[in-house]
Amino acid sequence: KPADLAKDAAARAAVALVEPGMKLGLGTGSTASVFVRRLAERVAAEGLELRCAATSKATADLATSLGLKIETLDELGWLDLTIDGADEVDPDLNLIKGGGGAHLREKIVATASDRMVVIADKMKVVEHLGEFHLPVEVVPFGKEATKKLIERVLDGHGLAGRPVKWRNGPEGGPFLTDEGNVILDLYLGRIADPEKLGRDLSSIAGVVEHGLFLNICQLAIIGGEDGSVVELER
Ligand code: DER
Repeated sequence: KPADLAKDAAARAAVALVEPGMKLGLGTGSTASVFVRRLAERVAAEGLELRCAATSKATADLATSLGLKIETLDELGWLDLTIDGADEVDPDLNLIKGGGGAHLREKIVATASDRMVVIADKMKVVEHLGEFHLPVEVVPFGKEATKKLIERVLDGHGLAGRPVKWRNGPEGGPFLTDEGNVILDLYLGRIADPEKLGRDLSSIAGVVEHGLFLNICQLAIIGGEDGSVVELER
């Protein structure tokens, strides 16, 4: 499918950024998975020496199954480069992430890296963040009270009444993150002031982390269906 060709083009361009001996952060989601597969091919072909930290159990399992060496972020300490997908990329390379429910570990890994590069197809490029739902990871304890506090924050941003929904898991119960937390998805439509919204959400005790990645990504590689890529740099 065209989007798969675009994801593969972006993933292959990102593999070319990897240098021998690098400590790499491996993202989560379908585009990041294409990157992991293409990276594993290069490692096998060239005997590339790499040390990798994964942003989710799912990515760790995929990478390990393909012969990549996965270590914990603590074993690696700090990373040279993280490659990850995104749900939205705006002109300032600010992102919404978390569609796959891994944005806490993704943000930890991305900010523990010298460089974070996003790979995506062009559908992810937007003028303003918010069309895609904004995920917020919430501690289960007191989650309904936390939801009320989040709704109060949204009121303050002129977003009163926007739908907010607890994310359901595959078995129908609540979706649980790798950390055992739950996720509230905020359907905002357009976020006028992402910086302020991020700060306000983070100030709520029960909020663990939100999916706004601000001033984190330095380069976005946008794949085209024809195998071409466009690089957006900040
Ligand atoms: O959940 C995530 O943050 C993923 O990286 C998501 O943002 C992109 O997933 P996709 O590559 O499957 O669209």
